[in-house]
Amino acid sequence: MVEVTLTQAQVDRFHERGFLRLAAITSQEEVTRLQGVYDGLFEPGALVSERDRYELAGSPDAPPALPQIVNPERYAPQLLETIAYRNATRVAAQLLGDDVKPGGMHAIRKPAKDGAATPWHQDEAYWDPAYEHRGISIWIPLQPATLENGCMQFVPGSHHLGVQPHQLINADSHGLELASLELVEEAVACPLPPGGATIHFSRTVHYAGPNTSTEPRRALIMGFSTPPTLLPQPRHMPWQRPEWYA
Ligand SMILES: O=C(O)CCC(=O)C(=O)O
Repeated sequence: MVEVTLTQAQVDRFHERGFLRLAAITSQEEVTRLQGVYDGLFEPGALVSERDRYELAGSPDAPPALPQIVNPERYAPQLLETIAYRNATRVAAQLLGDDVKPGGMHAIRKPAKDGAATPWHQDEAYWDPAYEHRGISIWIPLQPATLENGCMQFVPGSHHLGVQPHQLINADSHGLELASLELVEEAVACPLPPGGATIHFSRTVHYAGPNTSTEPRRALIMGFSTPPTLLPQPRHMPWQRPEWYA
């Protein structure tokens, strides 16, 4: 049984740098079990609503390059009955406080050899501009995460910035990218063993490279946040599409 509680030094480091790396958030047995559940969700016949499937980078006519399923726990509720989720919930309360709420999971499975990079972005660039947000993501690879298959990379301290200008990756995609790459020179890559985790704030600038390996790169991502508060004026985020909040 892997039980994770952060030390005060880890909590402080997270608040200072905007991300944290954990060598283990679950057991290897659970990783093996989750791989099967996860891959099943991406099978062509899987009963996942079209509403919860997105291609982040490619176009509808090309093979998927960055397929994502949002709310995978709707289709595989056993994802909530895991060591990983129990630990993630405990860690989220340590980092965000007792009013933290689960914000849903998502799954990004980069195909072997042709998996696209997840461009530099801040998660908050996708979120409702009418609110002030405070959220984190806990990113868990279900195989080793390496530079070759697209481990996470972060810009230290970037969570102290506001939401930066973003743009759509291309006209057909749902994915966003930073409009300028000036910030990313200081980035830190975080390779991980299977069942490790990185944690980042919703404003931390991050990226994951392409998958050039011969295996799919699976990442299960668990979101947590405190209740958002209404801003006096919505933020200006002209890259968002009106239908995102329809
Ligand atoms: O898994 C990836 O490729 C990127 C994940 C990501 O951007 C996130 O968890 O916020």
